[in-house]
Amino acid sequence: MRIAVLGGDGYCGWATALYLSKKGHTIAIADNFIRRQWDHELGAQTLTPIRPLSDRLKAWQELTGNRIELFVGDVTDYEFLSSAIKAFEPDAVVHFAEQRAAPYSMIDRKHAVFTQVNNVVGTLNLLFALREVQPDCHLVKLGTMGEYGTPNFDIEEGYITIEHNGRKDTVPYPKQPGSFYHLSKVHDSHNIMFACKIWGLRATDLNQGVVYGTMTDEVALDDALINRFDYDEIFGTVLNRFCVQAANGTPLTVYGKGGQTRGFLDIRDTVRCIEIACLNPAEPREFRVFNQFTEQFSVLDLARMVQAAGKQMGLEVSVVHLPDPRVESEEHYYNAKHSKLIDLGLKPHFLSDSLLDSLMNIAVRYRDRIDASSMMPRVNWRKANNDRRTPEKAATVAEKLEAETVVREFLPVKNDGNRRTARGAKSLAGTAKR
Ligand code: NAD
Ligand code: USQ
Repeated sequence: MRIAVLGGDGYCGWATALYLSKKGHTIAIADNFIRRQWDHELGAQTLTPIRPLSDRLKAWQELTGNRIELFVGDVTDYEFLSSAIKAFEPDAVVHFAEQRAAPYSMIDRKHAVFTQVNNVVGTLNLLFALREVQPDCHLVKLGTMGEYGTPNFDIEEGYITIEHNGRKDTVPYPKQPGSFYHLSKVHDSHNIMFACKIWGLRATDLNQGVVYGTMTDEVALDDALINRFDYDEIFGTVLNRFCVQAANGTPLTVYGKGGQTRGFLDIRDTVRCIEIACLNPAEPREFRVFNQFTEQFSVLDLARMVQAAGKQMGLEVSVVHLPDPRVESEEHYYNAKHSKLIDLGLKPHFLSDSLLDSLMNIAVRYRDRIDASSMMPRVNWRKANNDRRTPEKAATVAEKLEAETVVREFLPVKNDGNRRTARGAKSLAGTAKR
């Protein structure tokens, strides 16, 4: 098949592009490299040293003989996007090209607006481009399990049948997203469903859970192909962060009680799920929804598993409960269905001790690159304007005092009820070091 991967320089997109290329599909990547700019903006970097995309593509071609075509541009630019679709003529478009960090979208008004414009406009442009130049192409869109929130009953795959006042209908499952980012995905879902209905487009919305890991068979082929591994407070997802924190001897940052339960999957399953969706396209006019995760865990479950795996590796791993910077239920019911991809042939990789071990081995391998100052959460959902400056980076005395206050708000509470000082937090991390 001819498959276009939008956002192919990112964490999921890069691994997917290589996997599909290895499987014999003809692949094109479109990306504007904005993810690399966000690293500069946030003063953060991936744990793994990733190469420029042009170097990665060259290395892939040298190693496998497979050429991946590259379109550099912004999907919110309609002329760029429609001309790329016209030139490549894909059978399927896999759309990863969005701003995907919930904390980034909650920094302030500017970041919330950027996130929703980037995500909603990019997807709308794609719908119009498909309608205009490639109407039979299957859209495989990355959505998120977070669209559903955490309702007090089972989560279905996309739709729910409801009986009300003696009448019955099947309708989209209720959405209760928890950040301006997660809201952007809900807006996308509505726009895609509507476009399928009015224009007869075909689409699969993959409501993906939290992804962990960085290695697939393809990216492991050569250091030049290595994938991102984010662990900072904005882009780092919980299990990846815990593994890096464990390797660094920094306490695992459980937010609140840690009863927050989510669906998780290995990045090797992400790439396979995308292939399954592409090989089994939705029908024209169909807006299909798959819940893409393999296991569900609470944050505290994960912390305990990382602690146990760390112990096996000789690492002493401690856990701190920080006041939750997010507005979310810290204990709740969670049971989400996820059988449709399994029915189509997905064979999950489960989060066994050995996998934790290999995840942590990556963290240990690149331990020298860890910046512990990027671990502490500094985006508070309750504020409309979060100043992310650290005391070290503050330019003036006034800024320094303000930044220290922000850091103090998230320090763990000591047994005597007093918050530790910023200096105390550093020594807390220090004592946990091996
Ligand atoms: P990522 O930030 O690593 O990659 C996104 C890529 O898209 C980047 O290379 C970025 O440069 C590109 N991009 C963003 N906006 C663009 C634009 N306007 N034009 C062109 N390129 C643009 O993110 P990821 O972790 O690979 O996530 C990919 C998708 O999967 C996202 O839509 C995300 O919401 C979804 N998802 C991710 C996870 C996860 O745990 N990582 C979980 C569920 C869903
Ligand atoms: N959490 C902690 N400690 C941390 C980091 C996170 O306790 O150090 C908690 C959060 O409070 C939250 C849970 O872990 O309850 C998950 O947070 P996360 O940052 O790992 O994931 P999230 O913000 O939900 O976003 C990630 C991806 C996003 C994707 C989503 C899938 O960044 O692109 O859409 O996972 S889902 O969670 O199913 O919505």
